[in-house]
Amino acid sequence: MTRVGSEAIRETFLGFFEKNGHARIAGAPVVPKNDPTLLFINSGMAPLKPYFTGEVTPAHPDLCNYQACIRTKDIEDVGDRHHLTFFEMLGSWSIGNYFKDHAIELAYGLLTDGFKLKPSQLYVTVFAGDPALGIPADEESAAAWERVGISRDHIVALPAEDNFWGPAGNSGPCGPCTEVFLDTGDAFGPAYVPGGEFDTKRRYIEIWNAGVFMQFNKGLDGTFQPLPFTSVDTGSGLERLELALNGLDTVYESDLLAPVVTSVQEMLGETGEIQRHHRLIADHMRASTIILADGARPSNEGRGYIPRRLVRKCVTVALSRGHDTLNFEPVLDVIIDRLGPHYPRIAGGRDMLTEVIRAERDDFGRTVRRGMERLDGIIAGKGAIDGADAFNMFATYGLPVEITKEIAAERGVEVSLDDYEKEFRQHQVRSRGVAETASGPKHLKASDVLPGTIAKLPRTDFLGYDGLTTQARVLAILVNGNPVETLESGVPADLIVDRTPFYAEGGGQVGDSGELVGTDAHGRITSTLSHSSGHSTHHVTLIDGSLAVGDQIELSVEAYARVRTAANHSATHLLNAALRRVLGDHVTQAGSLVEPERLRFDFTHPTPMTAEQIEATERLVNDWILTGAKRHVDIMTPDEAKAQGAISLAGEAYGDEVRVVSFGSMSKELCGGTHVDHTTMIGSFRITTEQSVAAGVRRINAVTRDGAINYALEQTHTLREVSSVLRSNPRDAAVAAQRLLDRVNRKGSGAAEAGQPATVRPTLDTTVGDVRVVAGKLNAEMPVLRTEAQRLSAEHNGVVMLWNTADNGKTTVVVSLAPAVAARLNATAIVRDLTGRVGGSGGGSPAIAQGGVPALPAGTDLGQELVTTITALTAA
Ligand code: ALA
Repeated sequence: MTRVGSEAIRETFLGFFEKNGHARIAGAPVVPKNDPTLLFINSGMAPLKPYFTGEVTPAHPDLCNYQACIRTKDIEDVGDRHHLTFFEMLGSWSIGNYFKDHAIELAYGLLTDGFKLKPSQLYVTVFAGDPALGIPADEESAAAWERVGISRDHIVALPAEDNFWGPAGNSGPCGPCTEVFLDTGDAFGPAYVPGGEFDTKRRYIEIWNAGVFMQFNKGLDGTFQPLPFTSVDTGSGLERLELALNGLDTVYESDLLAPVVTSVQEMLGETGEIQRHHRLIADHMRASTIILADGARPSNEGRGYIPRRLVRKCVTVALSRGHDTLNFEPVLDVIIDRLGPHYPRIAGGRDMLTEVIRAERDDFGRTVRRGMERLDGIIAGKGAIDGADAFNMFATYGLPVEITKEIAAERGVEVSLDDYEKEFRQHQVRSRGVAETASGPKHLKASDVLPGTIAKLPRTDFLGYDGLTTQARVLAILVNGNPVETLESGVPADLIVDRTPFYAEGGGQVGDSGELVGTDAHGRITSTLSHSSGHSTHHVTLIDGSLAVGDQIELSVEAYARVRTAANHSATHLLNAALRRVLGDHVTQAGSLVEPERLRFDFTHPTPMTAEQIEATERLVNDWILTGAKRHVDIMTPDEAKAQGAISLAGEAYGDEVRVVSFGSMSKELCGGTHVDHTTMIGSFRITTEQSVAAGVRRINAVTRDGAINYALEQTHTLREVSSVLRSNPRDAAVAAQRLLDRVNRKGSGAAEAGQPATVRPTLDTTVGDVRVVAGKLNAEMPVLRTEAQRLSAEHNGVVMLWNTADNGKTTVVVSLAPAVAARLNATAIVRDLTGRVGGSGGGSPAIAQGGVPALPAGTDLGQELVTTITALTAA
């Protein structure tokens, strides 16, 4: 067999789709933009989600690319035959254009013409159907595969767990799929017999998810809604494809990974057979490289914890194999050489990558070495490591249990994981729900009750209204909610001190962040919380040195973040007052969030604000900012505050004394938060969104200072871009857009001569029983038919059917049901019954379905056919 390399495979795939009318687009960074449901980009479609939902329309409907992907759920399996943390995915898409038939024709073309595979080597799986999802077996795909040349006994129907893909992350587009497997031959197990088990582990290797047929959008609440149009999404792991096409044993033999594995062996000075830990370091270094190059930075939480965990694992392996440190630089060089040509951000990032990985390595190296000494001490003392020891290693040195296990194994000692789990659970109970997960120790939550001994300490004295720096004494240190006497660097902890300038989260305002400096310690405080006992806890991680209870330290709040937060808090008060002026005195605060970057304000008001009301509110707040009014703070009794007309929070209990914050005569509110000295420090104020959060409650998001200026600049930039596309000046952009829209509508409706925009004039509008039934002809492409049918079915709250007859006589129909009707009728059943009677076929989802009739019998009245169908189905 002549070997085919990754470059040839990449180009064969992309070249084939380009030749077949697909535009090649760039891949996205692995760190997702605007997708909090996803830790990292994990498939080619993930960055394209807005195309599938119809939020954004791509310049070209048919696309292809290669996309860097990170799959963290496979980390534990890395080092085996084909699991990787980082891999490249070759992908192709049709956004609302072609569907199953053409997708499968293309797939077959690429496999047999492009990759020269014989049909007899190929097996395909299709969706077996799932009543729970309301989707029938995918007969169309099976038939399409047979048509192109795959024999029936090579087509395997599998259930949803195998052949229903997505969403990427917790929510988003998903649908049934069809996958292609390569037969690696008799040496790897018995051949598949129809009806028997299809062995996807050894003999048959998946090489391509050749079509996810995107039909649904899964919501965060777990429900499936039909997408406005159907799309095709395909994806194939490049390293895996190289393995399959060349009959390799593992993906690490691919030309993308083999040189990296060799350099890892060289780094460790271990020649001879390739071992799992060589593969593991190669994978982890590659994954760290792309994650860091794409902008994530090592940290103890979320995305940042992944590169930290990967580098730490590599360091531990090196140390446990007798090296002083991880001399990763030559390995990184090989990775940059291999990936650089396809990822310019890696090629240009050598210095940054070296620096960040080196810092991580050195930091962790120190901790691990201390941990290892301690472990050796324990082993020497009692010859064993129990669960409590393993847990302590984690709590004190940040050593994940799997690393402790590995080190212990090197010394020939086993760790009982049962014990560890027990210890872990007891600890969870002790710290009242302070969960610790694989992502490292967790900070306390405000709702956590502090241990009894801590609650007895004097309450925290807050000095942050007047200054940002204070000397303080450490009263307690908590790791995972448990009091400890000393803290080492790198371990997240919660700190209690006697006095602090740090504002603790409360009244909607976030807790302060900043720095801690001791005689032998330097740490970062990322947030501050307050607890019912009257203590503030500071989330701290030491960057250097160590800290002990009783130490004297200096605490400094990050001034820039504080001033931005204060500006947003003061602006919230002005907004609250302005809304009462603009909308009326019924406006009361229903919630608020004040951060350095933005403010969010929820208030009672029955209807959406009009554009005029929003503008009037923005103007009023900005006018008030320009008055330069000073902030006044008065302490008084709640009754006095009420007499002065200060705004308070409904239902809130106040003590004997309250703090009243006012700006001139404009605003007076009860508030414990931190504010700017005078209103001009707010700079400028812009509302970014106004929306509903619950019945009768509206939400405003707004920005101030540089945030407001950036927002204004972005808006101007967008307007400039839009007007340049429309070839108008910004002032006339709306008129130009309207003109363009009218032209497009005229073209779409085929009514150019008549000069009419595309509208459906229903030829039928009736009721069957109590179901409203509307039907009409619309000369437009399928995506337009679908969108219009959906819009009209919602508008009429009934069944809507639209159709279009092409020049060749082929008639296309779409049936859409309003949600209330979809509970009783099924769009697919309607389309099948109707088209079946007039010589066509169709399919779709319960809420929307489409069908085709090659030639409509003369005199057919489709509206009347629809009435017949619905009468029959409602009677059934
Ligand atoms: N998005 C599909 C997958 O990742 C193609 O398998």
